[in-house]
Amino acid sequence: MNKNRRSFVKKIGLALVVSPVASVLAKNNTVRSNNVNKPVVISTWNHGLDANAAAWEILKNNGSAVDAVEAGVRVPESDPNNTSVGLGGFPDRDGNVTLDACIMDQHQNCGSVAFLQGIQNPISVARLVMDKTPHVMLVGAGAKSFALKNGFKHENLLTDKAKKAWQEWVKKSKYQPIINVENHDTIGMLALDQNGNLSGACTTSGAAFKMNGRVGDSPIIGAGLYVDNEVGAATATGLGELVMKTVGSHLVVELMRQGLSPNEACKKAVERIAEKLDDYKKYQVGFLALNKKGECGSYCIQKGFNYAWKDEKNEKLVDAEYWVK
Ligand code: SD4
Repeated sequence: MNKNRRSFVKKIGLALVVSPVASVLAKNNTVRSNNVNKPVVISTWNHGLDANAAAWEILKNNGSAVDAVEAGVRVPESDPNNTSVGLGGFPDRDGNVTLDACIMDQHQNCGSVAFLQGIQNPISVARLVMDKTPHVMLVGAGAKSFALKNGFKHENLLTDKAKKAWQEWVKKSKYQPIINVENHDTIGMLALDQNGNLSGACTTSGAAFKMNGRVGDSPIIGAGLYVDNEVGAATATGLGELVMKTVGSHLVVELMRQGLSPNEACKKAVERIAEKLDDYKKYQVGFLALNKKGECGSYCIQKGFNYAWKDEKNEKLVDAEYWVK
């Protein structure tokens, strides 16, 4: 996103127009409303702005949340300058770009691919697993051959930029996730459409310079993404191992089921990580949640996680609250 667009978007965010009827912007940026705020789409990190714009094209025309999230996350997947999603993603230690993605709709249907190589838009392969197979998840060579049989094209996803970064890394070969720097570009997107249905998508090239064969939270239903159309949806970003150990996104949705706001639910899920996992302070995890009323919230371990929010009135980036002060 260029600078002009970013400052334009920031201005819109500041000049937030609130519906005169029922919405109030609470301190934590959650929309509190008696009415349902729809359609709405939210997604992780700065690149969520452009992804949301693509999703909005579908939502504003009465399209479905599941179509919106698929179209939305394809934007960073196809961006060669984005080094943690799809084309241009940083490779593993051996120089292979391996991709993880999943999608979930309002009927509890889900599709997922993991350790997929050579396919630019893994989210669309995950969608096809959901729509066309009796399974939820395909991995590695099986996922690749399924994609090729269904018309996806093989391409080299290792860009010169990513290759150079990997060659630099190989000199020291030290695996050390860097908070908000190395691991920060997974896109998780949640949407509520005009019919009041929720869906979500999550896609990543995973932790940079991971071990070959490593799969993170992003394609794991319940960890990187979870949707329950009666309650809400949640997604995660950051170091997947922490999210997997606590089944984070499912936890956030279950906490919303118990009556917590999206913000409170995300905070509790981060608290769970802090209670259970000794070394959590070394890492970043951010949760993002959207409930059935179209209220959104987020929370993360470390300062620095943000998300992009788009609805009728807003197009802006929101900084998440954080645990380690
Ligand atoms: C993973 N959760 O593979 C992903 C990485 C990530 O922001 O979210 N980066 O662990």
